[in-house]
Amino acid sequence: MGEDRKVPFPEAGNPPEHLDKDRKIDVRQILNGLEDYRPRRHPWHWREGRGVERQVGDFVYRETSEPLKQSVPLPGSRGFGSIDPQPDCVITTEIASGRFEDDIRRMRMAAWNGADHLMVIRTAGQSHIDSLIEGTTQGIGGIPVTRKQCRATRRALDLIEEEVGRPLNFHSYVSGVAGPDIAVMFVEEGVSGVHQDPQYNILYRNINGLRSFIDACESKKVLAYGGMLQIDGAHNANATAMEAWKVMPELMVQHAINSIFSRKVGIRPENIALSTVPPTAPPAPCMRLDLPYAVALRDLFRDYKMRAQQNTKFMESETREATVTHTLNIVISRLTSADIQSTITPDEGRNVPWHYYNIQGVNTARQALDGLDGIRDQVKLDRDGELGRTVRELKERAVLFLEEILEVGGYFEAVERGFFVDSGKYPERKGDGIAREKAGGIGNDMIFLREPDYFAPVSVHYGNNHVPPQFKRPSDAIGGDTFEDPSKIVWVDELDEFDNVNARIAEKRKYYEHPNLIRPEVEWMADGVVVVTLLLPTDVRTAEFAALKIGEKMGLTDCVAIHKQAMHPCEGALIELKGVVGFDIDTDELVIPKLPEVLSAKEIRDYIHERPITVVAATVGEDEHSVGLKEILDIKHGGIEGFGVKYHYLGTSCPVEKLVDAAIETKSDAILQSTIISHDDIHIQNMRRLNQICVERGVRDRLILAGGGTQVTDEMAVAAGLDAGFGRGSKGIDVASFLVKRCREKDSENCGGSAR
Ligand code: Z98
Repeated sequence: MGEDRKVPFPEAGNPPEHLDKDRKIDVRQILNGLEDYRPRRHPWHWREGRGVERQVGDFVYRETSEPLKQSVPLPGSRGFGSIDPQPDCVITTEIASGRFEDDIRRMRMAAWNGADHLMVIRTAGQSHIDSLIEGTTQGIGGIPVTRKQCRATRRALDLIEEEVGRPLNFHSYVSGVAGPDIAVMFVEEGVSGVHQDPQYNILYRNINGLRSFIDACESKKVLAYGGMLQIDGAHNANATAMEAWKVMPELMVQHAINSIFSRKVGIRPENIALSTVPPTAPPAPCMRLDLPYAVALRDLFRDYKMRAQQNTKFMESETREATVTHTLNIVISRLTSADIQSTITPDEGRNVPWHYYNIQGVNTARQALDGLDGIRDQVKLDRDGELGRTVRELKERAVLFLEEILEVGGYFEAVERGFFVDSGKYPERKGDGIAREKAGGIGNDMIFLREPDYFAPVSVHYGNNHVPPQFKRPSDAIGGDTFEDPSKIVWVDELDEFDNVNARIAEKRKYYEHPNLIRPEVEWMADGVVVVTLLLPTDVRTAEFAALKIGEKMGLTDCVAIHKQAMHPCEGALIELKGVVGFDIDTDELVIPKLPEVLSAKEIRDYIHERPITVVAATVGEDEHSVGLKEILDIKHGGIEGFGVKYHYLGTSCPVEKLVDAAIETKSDAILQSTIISHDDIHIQNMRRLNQICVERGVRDRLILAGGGTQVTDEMAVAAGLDAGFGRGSKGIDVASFLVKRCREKDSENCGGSAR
């Protein structure tokens, strides 16, 4: 901890009025004048324009919402005119880097990829802190939720939501012994979604039961006032119980307790969301178990919203596996009309909160929801058979569970007897539930009866309030409270001299002052973390240690194998190795070839009208992939034919020699050769061969040669001896424009003569 860390890093001025998509968000600007920034009140926001058919590109969607003003479409949308249909349900991403200044950048990326529910996880142990914490210290497994962090994040989100053109819900937790204080602060700072469930405090944080429910009354009253959406904590039983799929009846009981309790306190049903998690995951026959559970929930809790989250209980470190589970979960979400689709990342399996996995989780949701658009118009749930029977049985088990709670003397008694998080399928009990004493736990001795004349001078309050007769409203006694007069909010800035955002910015000063310096990162700015994927021809254990050695030889430090997977007991193992690089790249020093300028469609057409161009084209070698080349050629896909280029298509798997012969025979100007397959660099070999044959036949100077394919780049093709290469994303106009330019050059070289 150097002395200079005490010196605050210079401020960077005021935030811009509008974000510029080509400029990074600067947290120094977000922090500037933060004490005077007043976040707008931010009730929960559902997506707009739902429930109507919407034409997006070539398709009519049935389950979408208003499009975004700016976004990053899914990669595959390129084949459909780069459309970006936004599903009708809210999409959540959970962010847990430990530093809010990095979370902000991650939120911006997530919003551009379609997330509108940005949930920050709190730092470990915050439930046990009995007051608001202040400043912006670094967290573990999440960020310390403080007023400054909330205000800074909301300020950034206010800019980001304007940038993407859709309100963003900011979410955290109102739980623990400081629950009510946090609820008040959240309303003041524009947080619009929260987890609040007293059962969570009791079971998982051993906070006294009575205290938790009393606090929850006050908290929920405040949440109701703020129009915030509340998510419960039932799914934690599913994530905690040994055999998670057996606790389905209990989950319903927990949902029921929190929902009716919240409603009685005053939260509107449409602001009460059940946190639902499919209880199993493949290779279990998950649909047969999870679908009835989801249907039973919808039956029992029709008035409320469903927040579907991915199952994390069975998640390991493989991204592919997590994605399949997530996708199957989303099928259930669509079949049962979930209102919020939350996403989790394989970070849960390997505990590395990485920016790009947030985006991947959001994109899995966006893609699967788009793909399943309107599925319920074609597939009906068959309630007459097995599904209906299982649904009824689950509901009956849940009702019996509730009845037993009443029989033993109520909720607190049931908790004391360990009814909850028992991994038996009710009415079976394994005896491994979480038991909490009624008169035990944190805060047990901190419950006081209100005096008969108890008076709370605040505008939002639960229970009796003896307002003295001279005041119309209770808060008149203090001339208005902070909800009515936000200028009364007390701003407490950094309290820790070393552990605060200014110190962290000062540490990264170089990157703030020289944005041209970049370093790979996954968690925090310039953390240097990279991942190397290795397939090693040995067993997993040996592969892991070999990978660590490889990392060392590659100059990486802090190497850890974050994913290990046998492909066979001894033939091969896949290792994902995380390591750290210690150097920066100066983007000013990079030699970046200019993107070729593309001529206008009219200029191309006019030229070809005067000076016809003919080409021969084929996919070569043993490559049967014709779709990409057809897109470049055919008028239907915006190909070169549409600009007047005449082409002879020789089909797929064409020998390179044949292509050259055909070009000579047809007196063509150019050869377009395509290879998608890139095993053993066959695409490069084919390009070299094309050049070589043309040289051998003495036609190289006369013919324009171009290579294409998803793995081809212009530089690669030119290095192989061709005139140009067209890779992923190339369009007919790019190729037509290139042909015109090259023909012009060649014609002028030949004093106006044709290249033929
Ligand atoms: C989710 N990833 O639901 P601490 N209150 C409730 C909770 O469910 C949780 C907390 C508080 C999950 C998050 N849930 C798991 C009802 C956490 C967290 O004590 O600050 O960790 O409280 O999205």
